[in-house]
Amino acid sequence: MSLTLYGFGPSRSLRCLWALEESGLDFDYVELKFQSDETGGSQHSDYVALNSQGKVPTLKHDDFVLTESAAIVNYIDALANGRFIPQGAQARAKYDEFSYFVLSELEQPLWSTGKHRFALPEDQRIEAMFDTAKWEFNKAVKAFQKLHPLSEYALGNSFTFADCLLAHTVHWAFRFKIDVPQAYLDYRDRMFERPAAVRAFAHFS
Ligand SMILES: N[C@@H](CCC(=O)N[C@@H](CS)C(=O)NCC(=O)O)C(=O)O
Repeated sequence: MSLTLYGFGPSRSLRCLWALEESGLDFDYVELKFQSDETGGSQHSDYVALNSQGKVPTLKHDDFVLTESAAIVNYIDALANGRFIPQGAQARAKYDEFSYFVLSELEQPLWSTGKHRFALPEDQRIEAMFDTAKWEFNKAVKAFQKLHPLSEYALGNSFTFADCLLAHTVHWAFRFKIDVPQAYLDYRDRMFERPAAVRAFAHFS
């Protein structure tokens, strides 16, 4: 079996790289050049053939191609015999609730900040949105604390792939200089000390 992940740096591909390292599966990692149409770039036709938006991550498993970081993380769990996502209808539903909240409520204002800071063409960037994004993020964090109070791990007493999603998203808040409660930063630090997370960072740093 051939398993290849395409990504760059601490982008959303890090979630999948970390999940792969946790899984123990054999894989290759291809670090792309951000928004470049040169060979090895995310806008090169070879890569756009896999991911039509030229975005990361993309996972290629033999001839099967998958995009969307959360879908990739879930697929890695399936390849690893379901060891990293809670089983059972309600436990799985709570994992889904958690991950959709992280992606649609927490990540959204953070990535809006990233897009308007560096990812969008310069003439499309709007500085006035930064305060709104901070406000939205703070509101979402307050709701999240009630919905899924933080403990040692994202969900319950053991590591799950929900940790790859949350710790990475908290790291984005930190990188984009958006305030996040200290308990979340401490949690991110604990998660990033995991040997698999250290190995994931080593692929590109
Ligand atoms: N919803 C997608 C978002 C993918 C995405 O926007 N990736 C960013 C990096 S984190 C990207 O590749 N941006 C390149 C660009 O906007 O040109 C996912 O979670 O995989």
